[in-house]
Amino acid sequence: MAYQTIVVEIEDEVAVIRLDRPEALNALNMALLTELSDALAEADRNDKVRCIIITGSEKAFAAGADIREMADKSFVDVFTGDMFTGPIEAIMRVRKPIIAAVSGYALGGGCELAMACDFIICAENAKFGQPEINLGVVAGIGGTQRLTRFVGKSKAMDMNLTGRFMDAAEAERSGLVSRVVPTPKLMAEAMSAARKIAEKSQVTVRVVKESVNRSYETTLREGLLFERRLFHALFATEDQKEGMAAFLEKREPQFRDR
Ligand code: CO8
Repeated sequence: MAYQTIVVEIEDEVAVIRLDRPEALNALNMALLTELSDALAEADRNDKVRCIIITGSEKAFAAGADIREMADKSFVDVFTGDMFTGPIEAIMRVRKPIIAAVSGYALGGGCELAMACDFIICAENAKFGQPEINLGVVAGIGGTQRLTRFVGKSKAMDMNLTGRFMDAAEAERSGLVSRVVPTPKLMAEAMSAARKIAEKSQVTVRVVKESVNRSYETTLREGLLFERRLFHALFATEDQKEGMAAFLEKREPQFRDR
C-alpha cells in the first residue's frame, strides 16, 4: 500500500514502519496516525511479518502531536471526535511485538507513541520529553500514566511539570528504554533484536507480550496466576516439545508456531 506520511518496508520477517514527515520533525497529524494504524493492522495480519519496528529520522522520532493541526480546535472538536483515541487503541490491538527505535526527539505524543510500543531501543542522541505544559495542555495518551509507571512519580512529575527533556543515559538509568546504542547503529541493533524475536515460537512470543502487559492491568497475585496458567498452557504446544528436545539434543530448535 502507498502511504504519504510513513514508509513501510519488510525485511527478514520484520516490518519497519518509518514516520516520514521531515518538514515537521515527524509531528503526528491525523493523516500520519491513520496511516500508522492501517500499517500496524496490516503488519499484524501479514503472515510474513513476525516483529514490527516503528522508527523516525535521525533528528526526530516524533516531535509530538501536530501543533499546527491542533491549535484552533475547540473542546467540542477534540471531545466529540475523541481525538487520538482510535489510533492509539489500534496500536494496543496489535498482537505482534512492536519495538520503538528512537533517535533524536521523542516529545509529547512522540514519547507517548514510543511508550505504547513493547519496548524502546534508543540512540545516544535521543531526547524524551512531555513538554505539553508549555502549550497550555497536558499529555493526552500516556505521558502522565505510562511514564509514571516507567520512571516513577518524581521524574514523571518533573518532566510533565517543567517540560524538561531526558537524555538517553537518563532514560536508560530510569527504565524508560531497554538499551542505548551508538546513533549510527540504531537500526542495525533494532533489526538484530527484531530478528531474534522473529526466530522464536510465535505462540510463545504472543504469550510473553500478553503476560507482561497484564502486569499493568492487574494485582500481583492475579498476574502471577495468569502467568502460571499461560506457562502450563504452553505444554500443549509442539514448540514446547521441540524447544526442550532441542536443548537436550544440543541443537537449535526448529519452531513451527504450533
Ligand atoms: N507540531 C507541528 N510542527 C512541528 C512540531 C509539532 N509538534 N515540532 C516541530 N515542528 C515543526 C516546526 O514548526 C518547524 O516547522 P517550520 O520550519 O515550518 O517552522 C519544523 O518542525 C522544525 O522545527 P524547529 O525549527 O522548531 O526545529 P528545532 O531543531 O529548532 O527544534 C524542537 C526542535 C525542540 C523539537 C521544537 O521543534 C519543538 O519544541 N517542537 C514542539 C515539541 C512539542 O511541544 N511537542 C508536544 C506537542 S503536544 C502533544 O504532543 C500532545 C500529545 C497529545 C496526544 C498525542 C497523540 C498522538
